[in-house]
Amino acid sequence: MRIFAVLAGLLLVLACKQEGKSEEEVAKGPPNIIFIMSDDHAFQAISAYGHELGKLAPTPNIDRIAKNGALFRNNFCTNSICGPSRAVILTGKHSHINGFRMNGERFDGNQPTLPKHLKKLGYETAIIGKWHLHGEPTGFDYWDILNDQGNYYNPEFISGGDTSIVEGYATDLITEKSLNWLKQRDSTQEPFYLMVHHKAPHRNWMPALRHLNLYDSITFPLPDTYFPEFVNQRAAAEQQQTIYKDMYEGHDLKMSEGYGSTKLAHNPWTTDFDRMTPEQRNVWDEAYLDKNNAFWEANLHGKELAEWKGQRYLQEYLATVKAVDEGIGKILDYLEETGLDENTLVVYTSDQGFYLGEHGWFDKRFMYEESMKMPLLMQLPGVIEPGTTIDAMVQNLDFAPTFLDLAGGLQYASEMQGASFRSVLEGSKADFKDAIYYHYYDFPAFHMVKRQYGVRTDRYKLIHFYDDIDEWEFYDLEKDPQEIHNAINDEQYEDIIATLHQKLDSLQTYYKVTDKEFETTSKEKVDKTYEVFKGLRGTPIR
Ligand code: SGN
Ligand code: CA
Repeated sequence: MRIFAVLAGLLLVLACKQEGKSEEEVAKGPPNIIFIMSDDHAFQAISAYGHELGKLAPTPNIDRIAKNGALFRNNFCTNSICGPSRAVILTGKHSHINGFRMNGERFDGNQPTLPKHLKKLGYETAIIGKWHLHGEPTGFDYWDILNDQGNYYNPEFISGGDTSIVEGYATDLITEKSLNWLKQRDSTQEPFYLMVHHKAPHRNWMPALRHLNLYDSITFPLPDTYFPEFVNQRAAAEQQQTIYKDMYEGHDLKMSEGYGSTKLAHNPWTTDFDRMTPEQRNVWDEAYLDKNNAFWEANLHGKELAEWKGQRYLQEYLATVKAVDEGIGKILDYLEETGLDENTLVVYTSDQGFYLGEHGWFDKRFMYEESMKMPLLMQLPGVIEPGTTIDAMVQNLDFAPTFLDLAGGLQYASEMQGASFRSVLEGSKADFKDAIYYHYYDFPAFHMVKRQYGVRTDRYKLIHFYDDIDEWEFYDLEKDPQEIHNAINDEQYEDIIATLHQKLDSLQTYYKVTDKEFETTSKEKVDKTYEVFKGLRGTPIR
């Protein structure tokens, strides 16, 4: 018996040496992976990031992941928009290679993806929540997805070809469905890869009924850049995602139609409120009555009204985050209670960043920091030292290779464009990459953010806005972290800008960007789209 044990031990040591893994890792087997991603969750709204907003509206459960593992301070998306970011995460390839460059396009589900590779490695795979890539998910043993963007209240879920309306609040339902999936499986069998994709806190920021008055008494700080000037920033000047110009008073800001009225203005869409049951709607109206009456009574104009709108936006956005945080707490509790946490990589991220009033904005799309940066927190005992802060630049492009590496299938990442940052997780301080390539295509479209591409290093950023304009911008992030001084013509940066141009060219060659990616739209189409969206802008400041 003893000889047998010694022999088994020896074999284990040999096996570990071969694979480059520690004894403990081999004994544990490949880790389970729970990938939790919300929609449009800004890092500013996560308390672990130390931003003022996060401190006032804390996310204690998301922060637990950072305490148990790592907080990434420099994680970036390649293309700050929903469907495209999801496609990059699934494929480990830039948008122009995976074929999904903008929301209106269709994801080719026949291509190799992370879940398909993980299945080959013996993983059971599942996705629950927002999919938003059109068509049915491929590569998943189980899927239960929201229809398109999904709704906050009583949303439609599609599973195995059947669509059903489920009564309840989207965030809670997604958490519940994920826990149910975890509970029904035999955890002693194959490892799993579970994607938990929340709709929250996507527009139109409808919190759970229990959170409707959560932040009513808190005044959140609006950024210094809330009323911008946009000097030498033409793309920024011509966008349509300014809180006090483009938000709808009904759909976004949920203001009642007039003093004393409990009826909410529905401009211009009604569906979100009409989905509610009468009981839900009563709770909602009750919660909004006093605050909306107070608003109408105050009769605000100009700057004050613009600030009120920013405040309402932040209160609702942050209240919407609350249920996400609670849900993550439930998942972490379950993992701890069952001991699954010992060998589960837990990831929390968002499909992109988001503006919480910076430059006066909501939404994303721009290569400026708040939308290009994605929150990222990861825990995996034995691999990631608890309480680690990671400054290395990584990207959503690198998620798939990193997970494959941890799952023992790095060979499948060879056809991907991202790279595994496992060494960073294990504590390596060496630079992971020295520059990030970014490319956004969705113009002319909702919010009218121009096509743009560029490069970001740890200190500088060079952006080219093209299509109906042809403008370059350059920022020194150390001196100008708010990106309000376009220093493209500043002579002191001449050499640095020249080096960034070279870097940009070499990244485009490396990632196989072709001329096709710089196609422009006809002036007629651009003008026409501006015209269409003009009619859809919010009620202007009185
Ligand atoms: C909807 C939103 C937009 C948002 C896009 C894309 N409008 O159209 O504000 O930019 O989705 O978001 S809404 O009033 O219908 O909510 S994404 O996250 O799916 O890319
Ligand atoms: Ca999104």
